[in-house]
Amino acid sequence: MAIYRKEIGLWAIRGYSRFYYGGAADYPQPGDYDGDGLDDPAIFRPSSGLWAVRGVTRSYYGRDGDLPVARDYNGDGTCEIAIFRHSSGLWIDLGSDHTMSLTASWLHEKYSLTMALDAFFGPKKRV
Ligand SMILES: [Ca+2]
Ligand SMILES: [Ca+2]
Repeated sequence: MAIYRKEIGLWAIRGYSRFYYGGAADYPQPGDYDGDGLDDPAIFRPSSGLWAVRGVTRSYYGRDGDLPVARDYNGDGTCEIAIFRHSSGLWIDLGSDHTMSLTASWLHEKYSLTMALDAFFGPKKRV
């Protein structure tokens, strides 16, 4: 069992660890970003588009107003950085300058965002 206390950036994993990562303006986006089978603590900071994955990577994708929706979109066992932008849809960073997108109007027409993601990529794996 794990908790994230957003206002102070505290991550606490019962019986395992507690540490500080991120802060009040950040969105928690834990997932397995390096493919080792364990979820990694990660945050998205809308003000700068920063994605920081503790001990794995830092990169920039998205901007203020975007909703972070990281998950394993291509089924390779590692989590992809992705954002949902209301004006243009879902954008997934697949690395090596390869980006995938689904339009907002299509998503809204057919499903809620969560339903659309689950319909296309399967429910998000929870550890
Ligand atoms: Ca991992
Ligand atoms: Ca993946």
